[in-house]
Amino acid sequence: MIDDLFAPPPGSDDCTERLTPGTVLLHGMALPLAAQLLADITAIAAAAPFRHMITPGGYRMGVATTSCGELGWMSDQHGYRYSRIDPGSGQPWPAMPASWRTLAGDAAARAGFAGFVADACLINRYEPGCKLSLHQDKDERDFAAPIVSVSLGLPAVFQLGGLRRSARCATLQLRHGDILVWGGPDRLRYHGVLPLAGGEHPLLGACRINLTFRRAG
Ligand code: MD3
Ligand code: FE
Repeated sequence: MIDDLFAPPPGSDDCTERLTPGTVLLHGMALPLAAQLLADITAIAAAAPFRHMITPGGYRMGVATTSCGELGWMSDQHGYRYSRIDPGSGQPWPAMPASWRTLAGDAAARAGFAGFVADACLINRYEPGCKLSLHQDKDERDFAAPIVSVSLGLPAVFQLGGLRRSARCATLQLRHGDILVWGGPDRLRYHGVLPLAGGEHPLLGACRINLTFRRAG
């Protein structure tokens, strides 16, 4: 009974919204865990501080990033890549909390992607005005695995594009506690985040944090 709580058949309950065949929005699924996730983020950021990466084109990103898990996301003069070592500390990235890996696996299973085991979690922090330009996530080794994203704090407006940059985008609001899973035919869709509107979130203040769980290696 307990085991079934997080694994109903996909689409079987009203917090599960299937947006496209490969994209599922799980409204509020992370809400019960939000306070613990925030405490974990604070501990991770103490060991691997948020930093503004430099794009391969030489621009400083507005979004601040850190990672946990076996692999983390970094950029240098060679471009973006996953690395086992945080170049900021010279040490491995902080471990991914077991509860995070479980949450991501449960969300993926609800969306119809059984057996997802994340080896990397990127943590993006947005302040009002920060945006993420339209891009594809294509530096992971195996596109068969989905990506699971958890939104915390201020709401954001997402752009869901197509498989070409020129395809027109749908927009979607992501709120505190929402989990979005995308994979299969949607794994390589272009996507982005519009500039974050101002506001104050009761737990996070003037900030949005997004976790993206990936199978990178
Ligand atoms: C993919 N992060 O880190 S995840 C990233 O909120 C990234 O920080 C964003 O994109 C963030 O690479 C967005 C959510 C998302 C939403 C819809 C998608 C990713 C999607 C639709 C198709 C493919
Ligand atoms: Fe992305």
